Amino acid sequence: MILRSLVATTLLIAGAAAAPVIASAADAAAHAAAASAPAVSATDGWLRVLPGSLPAGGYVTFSNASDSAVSIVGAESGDYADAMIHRSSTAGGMGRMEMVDAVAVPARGTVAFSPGGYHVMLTGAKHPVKAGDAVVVTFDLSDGKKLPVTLLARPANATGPKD
Ligand SMILES: [Cu+2]
Repeated sequence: MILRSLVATTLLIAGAAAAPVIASAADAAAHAAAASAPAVSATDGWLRVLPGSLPAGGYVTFSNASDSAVSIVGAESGDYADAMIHRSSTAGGMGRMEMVDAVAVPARGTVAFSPGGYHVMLTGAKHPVKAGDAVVVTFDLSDGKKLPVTLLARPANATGPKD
């Protein structure tokens, strides 16, 4: 009787000890995968080119495949002197935009930069950019990674990446 209960207790302890080992091995594998693959990816990048030296608004959808939120915290482009993260709004009935320090891409979620909302504002084109051109904007992420995104230049009347 005593022996049987000892065996049962030993099995319970062994079972309890084994579970965390398996979990931490899976954790380590997940972390290894997260370290090699970028958490955030981008699709549907495009740029609205306005006449003359007017700034161009860049739009893109970011997806976060990781279990933690990652923020877009900055941008730069070799084709423009400056790239800023902005948000447009119509507060008070007036179209306006403000600088944004960080845009969160939720864990396992997406965030869209789109006309009327978030955009990357590109100013000081270093050479003429016309519809059909491809412009690379590199976004800075809060996890320290950089995400280069190719934006397709589209005419002033475009409202999306393909229309
Ligand atoms: Cu702007």
